[in-house]
Amino acid sequence: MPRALITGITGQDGMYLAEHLLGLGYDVSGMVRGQDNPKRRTVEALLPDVRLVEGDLLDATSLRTTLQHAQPDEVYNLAAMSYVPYSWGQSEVTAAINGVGVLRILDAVRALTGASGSRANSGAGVRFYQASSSEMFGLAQETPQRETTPFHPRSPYGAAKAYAHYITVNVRESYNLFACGGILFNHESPRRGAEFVTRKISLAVARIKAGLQDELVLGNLDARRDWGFAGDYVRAMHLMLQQDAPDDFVIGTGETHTVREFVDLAFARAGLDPERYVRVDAEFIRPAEVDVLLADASKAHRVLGWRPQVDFAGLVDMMVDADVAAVARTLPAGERPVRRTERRTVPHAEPEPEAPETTQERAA
Ligand code: NAP
Ligand code: G4F
Repeated sequence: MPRALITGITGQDGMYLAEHLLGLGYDVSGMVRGQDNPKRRTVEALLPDVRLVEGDLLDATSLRTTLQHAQPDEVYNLAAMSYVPYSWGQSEVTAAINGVGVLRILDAVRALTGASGSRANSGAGVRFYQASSSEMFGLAQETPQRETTPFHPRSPYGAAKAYAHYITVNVRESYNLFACGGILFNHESPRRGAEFVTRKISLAVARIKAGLQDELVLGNLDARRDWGFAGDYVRAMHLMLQQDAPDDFVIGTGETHTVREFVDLAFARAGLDPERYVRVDAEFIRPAEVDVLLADASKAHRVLGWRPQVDFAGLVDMMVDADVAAVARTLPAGERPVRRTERRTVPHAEPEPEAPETTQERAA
């Protein structure tokens, strides 16, 4: 039975990846940080077969201990401070977790495998996945973006991810470690944190429909993203570590849409008019914006045989339907809607077990 260690197990991707690997017969360990982390209970309820181990990307000793306990064949480093706006206010901690934290875990992997600095003393034996990001392209030098597109990060988050990507490539080239950088474009789901724009919109639609909220305040509606479904993207992470040689891959759908298009489809799904509810406020405009992201994932199609299964409209429907159902469950029995909206696609994920009110308050 192959063994995998996932850092960031309490996040959106960590949970989907754990489900995927368990389904493939893996023994899965997940790293959790912090004292009495409330998300630990969510993972325990959803994924009872995952063994939880304590560790923090800010603490080198804990990483060495975690790896010793898990003895993994594959390490998926998904842990990060992942909310871009937060990275301007807390840029040092962002660099420490998302940048130097990756160096720390790579060093711990090398210590586990005995790789000491020479190519001869190879670290091959543990395969390493780094969660790189399309945010590294930032002010994109070409569109669509592919593996060879130069980076021009527009946030402390993007800059830290670029360092992490380069140090992953450097460790691969210096010590022969099987290390891959998955350059993933935005991917979403009903488990997405409520601070990200897609989930902020789907939750607001559900709450407006239930009469619990009367407006949705957003920032730049013209920003374009290549949005896919997280459940599709974790398959690509696993495929990268099954190849004969380590490499970097762009993962995305090859379609780009504006925030406004997401808003329009989400409100339409619930039979609501966005003009009545959506307001733009400078509070949510960023110091520097990534205007357009669009993936050229042809290398992943060709080498990994990877294709996404959920399209943009299917993703919007999935997220709105999940939040409408989750909000309805919180209403007193007599106030629950009797008629459900008809699905256009098959949902791939159940709603986040967290109470919608709580996540909405966090997003505000
Ligand atoms: P997420 O839901 O925000 O999850 C982030 C995870 O990192 C959480 O489990 C969090 O744990 C953990 N974490 C944060 N700081 C940590 C630390 N110091 N030590 C250990 N764990 C720590 O993010 P996601 O959407 O699943 O994304 C997964 C990874 O892919 C991230 O690295 C993100 O930057 C990257 N990425 C995401 C996207 C996307 O569109 N989703 C696209 C490209 C790249 P707590 O529960 O303790 O907070
Ligand atoms: O949903 P977002 O916050 O995601 P963003 O910044 O693209 O970052 C996500 O994707 C990256 C991959 O490209 C990941 F690396 C990163 O960890 C994260 O998962 O914002 C998307 C767009 C932005 O252009 C933003 O300006 O939506 C725009 N937006 C407009 N109004 C808003 C809002 N974003 C948020 N979060 N909240 C708003 O009210």
